[in-house]
Amino acid sequence: MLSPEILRDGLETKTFGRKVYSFETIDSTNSCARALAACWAEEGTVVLSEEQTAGRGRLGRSWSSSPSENLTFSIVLRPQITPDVMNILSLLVAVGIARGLKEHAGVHVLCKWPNDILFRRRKLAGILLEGALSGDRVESVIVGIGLNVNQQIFPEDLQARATSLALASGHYYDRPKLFKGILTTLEDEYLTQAGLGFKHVVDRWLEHAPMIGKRITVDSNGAEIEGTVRGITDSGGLVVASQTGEHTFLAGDVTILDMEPYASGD
Ligand code: BTX
Repeated sequence: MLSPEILRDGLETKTFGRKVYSFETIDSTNSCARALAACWAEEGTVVLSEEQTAGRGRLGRSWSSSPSENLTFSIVLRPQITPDVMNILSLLVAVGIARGLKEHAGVHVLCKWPNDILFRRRKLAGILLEGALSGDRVESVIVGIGLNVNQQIFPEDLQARATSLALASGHYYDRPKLFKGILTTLEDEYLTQAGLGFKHVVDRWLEHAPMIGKRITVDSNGAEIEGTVRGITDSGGLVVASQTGEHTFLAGDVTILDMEPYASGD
């Protein structure tokens, strides 16, 4: 098991991971972090588990991760934001992970709206942000991260859609070292970029997400629209031009019809 001592040893962050709760098995690290946040856990508190029995994705979906091969963890944040800009925070986290994987795993990934981290069009990591609100105030945000690290064999339904760092690079990773590297990059992104404004975060995300001008379909609330990506709003919404006009999506699933450069990963 990855003990808190191993996970904190040599960690150079200010707040991220200073307090770590580590489990062999748990239902969902996001649920645990949410409960801790409700009991005033401080910003940067991390909950990590080797196995999740009810790991969550977005929109009621599940996250599947084979025990002790990957990194599944959640971070408690207390950002000074209003609920309408949660999407921006999600883009910021995606950039932090993309940067972290480049710097600490040597793997170049691309981001896809809203929360995908892809390597050669397969999902390498998932991000799930869950906010606790008090009126119009964000009390806390739980950032859940599922990163496929050393897993080589995926369940049949994921085989064509999932990948891992080991499959991408051909070698295994020291998970505690990678965890610390990614936390450091994420914290750096959170502390330095968030203050520079929403447009800055969006521009930075677009450097990792070559989506502008792409033909896509968006599935949002059961309705599917095909169109061309025009941009990202300052609150992180996706702007798509279709035959029926311009639409802005705040949530949904995107399929990119022409996958270059996503397919080659360059
Ligand atoms: P998502 O809804 O974008 O993606 C979930 C979908 O991804 C699933 O329906 C499935 O098709 C696919 N999938 C499931 N597991 C994997 C996997 N290991 N690799 C690739 N594809 C997969 C993404 O949601 C957000 C996931 C966050 C997971 C973390 S783990 C730590 C934290 N705790 C928790 O309960 N959730 C988060």
